[in-house]
Amino acid sequence: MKALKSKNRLSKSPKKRNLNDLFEKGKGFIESINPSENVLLIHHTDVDGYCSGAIFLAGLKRIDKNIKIEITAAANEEIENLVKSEDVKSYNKIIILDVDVSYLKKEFENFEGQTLIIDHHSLRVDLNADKIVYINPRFENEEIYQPTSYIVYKFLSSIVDLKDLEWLAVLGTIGDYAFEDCKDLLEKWVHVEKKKDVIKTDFWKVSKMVYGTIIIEARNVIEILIESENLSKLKSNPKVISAYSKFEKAYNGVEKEFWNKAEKIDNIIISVITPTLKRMGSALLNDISFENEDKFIILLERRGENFKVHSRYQSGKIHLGKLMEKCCTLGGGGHRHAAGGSIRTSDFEKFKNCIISNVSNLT
Ligand SMILES: [Mn+2]
Repeated sequence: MKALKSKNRLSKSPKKRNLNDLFEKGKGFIESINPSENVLLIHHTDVDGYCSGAIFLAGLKRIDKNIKIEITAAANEEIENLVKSEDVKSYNKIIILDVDVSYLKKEFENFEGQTLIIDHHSLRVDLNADKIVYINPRFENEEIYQPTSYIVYKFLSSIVDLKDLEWLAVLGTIGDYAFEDCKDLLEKWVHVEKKKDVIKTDFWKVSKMVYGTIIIEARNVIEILIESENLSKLKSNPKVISAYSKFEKAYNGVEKEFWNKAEKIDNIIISVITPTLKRMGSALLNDISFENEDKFIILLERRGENFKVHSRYQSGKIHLGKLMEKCCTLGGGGHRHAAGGSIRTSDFEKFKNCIISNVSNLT
């Protein structure tokens, strides 16, 4: 029964679609917006999400300055709450950037208005329908890695001139650590040969500053991005500098805690932290993993009775999603290079043994 089920799911994997055709469908969505309508623009809470939100907001205003747009940052949980509530009825159009909402297909189909979703996460279902446009570069190539800022920039540039905002597309793209599949855009702005050298660029540094600013004072980040004009103005913005220094202070404390408690077993590094700020754990773990590409890093965050588990292994030698699915006692999963889950604090030893025995089988 189980095997049959998964087979069915595989046979339903979305059929290929051409990105230009999806852009055409998206153009239709944009052209149908009129100033009497209420538009809600939702973007993800990371740097790629904010940069795509900023480009989109500025782009829509250029297309028609009378369009009424409300903009907000959100992740899955908030979007789910919104589409399941009565509040959703006050909008005619919803635009979602950089969040995988494919599990909310039914809710978006029931929404009376129209929805435009631009995302770059792995495809699960094809959300495209009469009232839904779903643009994702993975319809052309399942393995392609082109962040939402890159796609939003390409898409809106086919409608309106956004040349002066190209640097924001680069910032979001680099914030998501993309390189190979975005070279046509990046090569004008960053001069590095290899992906790993991206972390030496100013764009990388500023993307860290923006991330810190989002965490410390998320409210004005879109305005700051749009008004900055260029990377060096953003870098020297007093609000960004002050927010980032607060973020760094907290970050440094957590980093110290990570290494103090770190346990090293072969090429595995595992540690437990108690973060003081939201999303600090994954930010720290990303940085540690980029600096230790040959190490498999696991970070646990204490959450009451449970640990939230985050893991990264940039080498890609092990599929972390599958490993986390197997070892996280309260559920886990994710991608090859990045995955997570939850365990009870009392299951820590069991979890660790599961990781060790599976990793030694795989390497
Ligand atoms: Mn992204």
